[in-house]
Amino acid sequence: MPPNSEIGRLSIVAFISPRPVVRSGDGAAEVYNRVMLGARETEWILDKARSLGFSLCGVAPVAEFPELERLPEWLARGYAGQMNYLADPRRPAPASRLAGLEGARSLIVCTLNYDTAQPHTAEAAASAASSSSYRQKDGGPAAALGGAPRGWISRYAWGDDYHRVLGERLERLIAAMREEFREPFAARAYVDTGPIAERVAAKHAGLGWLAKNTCLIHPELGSWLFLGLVVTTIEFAPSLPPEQPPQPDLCGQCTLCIDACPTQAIVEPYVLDARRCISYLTIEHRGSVPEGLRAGIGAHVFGCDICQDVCPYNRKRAVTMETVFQPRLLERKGETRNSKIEKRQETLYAPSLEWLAALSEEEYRRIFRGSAIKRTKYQGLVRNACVALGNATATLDSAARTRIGALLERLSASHDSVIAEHAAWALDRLRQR
Ligand code: B12
Ligand code: SF4
Ligand code: SF4
Repeated sequence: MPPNSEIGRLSIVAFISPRPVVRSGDGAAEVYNRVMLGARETEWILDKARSLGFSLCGVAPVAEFPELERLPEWLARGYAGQMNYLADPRRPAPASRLAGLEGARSLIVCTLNYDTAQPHTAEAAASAASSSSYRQKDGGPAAALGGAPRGWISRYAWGDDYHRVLGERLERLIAAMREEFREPFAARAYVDTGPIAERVAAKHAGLGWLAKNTCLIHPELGSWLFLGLVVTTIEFAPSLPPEQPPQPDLCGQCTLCIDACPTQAIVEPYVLDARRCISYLTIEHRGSVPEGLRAGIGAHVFGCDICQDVCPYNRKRAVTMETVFQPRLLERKGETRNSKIEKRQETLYAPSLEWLAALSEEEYRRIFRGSAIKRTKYQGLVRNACVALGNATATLDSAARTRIGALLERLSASHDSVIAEHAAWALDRLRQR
């Protein structure tokens, strides 16, 4: 188990506030006795979370957290781009007004470490980047990983979809709670699936601080942590007693993440303009990627890890033992010169850009079943591979230029106008160099 001094410190808060909470929903109303449980029950939750493989767990009360006061301004500045769901009016009041969970009292926040042993973006790109600070040069990791140009999928999406992995474990936690706590209660698991600001909840559960790159960082484990939570009507004793402030901000004078961001998306410390963020552009943004941002995307085809790669709190690597987060290995069929079909292995760790750009929709669906990469959809992934190919053109030898030129020509005639436009853009860059 990783060190977890935060979750051990609990107040001895006992009990009873016998105001009944009524949940009306689909007909019959249920009544939950509002009883604040003591430290022993919270400790039971933390133990159960550990036994389910979570790296950290903490309990926060349902509250109107002050961090969310700036959400309206953030939205008004347009930083959310197309992510309209972030303007859901329930978001500033996490969980307290969630449908079906009126009377929610506690947020049980769990984290799962997903840092596998593979190198970081910057290490993979080291031989390609000539400057000491990480800036993507002519395709970044694409150039470093040899021969054919290679793209970069964010570490979090190499293995199985974390929504499912965490979601299943949180459901098991709820099932165990049903065995343990006999009073009627409601509980629901969330992993990016509701209007809840998970990092803010994690901070108030004592699991870390909200850093300048906007991620939640734990002082020992860093930020390669997925978050998930259970919202419940049970009132558990919080991991941080009221008099104890959350984990202090340890960013200090450091600005490494801000300086390293290839698209200057961290517009001021702690504030991300998602419209400029490669993660947003490659995963959430639908349609055409603004031309002015395409070069900065470099070799990224899904997500971006750079502002975490450079963070000093991620240097001490606590590599995960979870096999589900290891990069997927895939069989890939290809023609040899004498027309025999040969099988090659492809991996989601720095995959071949030509392979990604040439995928059919049917192959895409098969390969990315159960993967977070499905979020960007087929059009998005091929679009992103075209952008990355356009950014890799300076690194290609003549054989690769001919091959990739033919592929981009074919894609620029695609009936999908978004794919066609990005392929034409990449082809244009190939011809200019
Ligand atoms: C939308 C979203 C995104 C968007 C927006 C990211 C963002 N920073 O908000 C995009 C697509 C860009 C994104 C990217 C990533 N995401 Co994301 N994302 C989410 C999601 C669904 C909601 C986050 C949210 O509410 N954002 C809204 C903004 C407003 O929140 P905020 O940045 O905290 O903004 C506050 C500050 O700006 C603050 N503020 C402080 N000072 C000031 C000053 C001023 C003037 C203003 C205006 C505001 C302000 O006020 C704002 C409101 O609180 C959460 C899951 C969830 N339900 O919580 C996952 C989540 C945050 N993402 C996660 C991950 C892993 C990532 C990526 C690392 C994935 C990748 N490798 O590509 C990147 C990281 C990029 C980054 N540096 O943040 C994890 C984070 C884990 C962790 N340890 O922190 C989460 C929790 C998912 C999960 N369940 O594990 N993500
Ligand atoms: S994820 Fe990449 S693009 Fe987004 S803020 Fe971090 S470094 Fe910048
Ligand atoms: S790189 Fe530095 S400023 Fe950025 S999150 Fe890490 S410690 Fe904070």
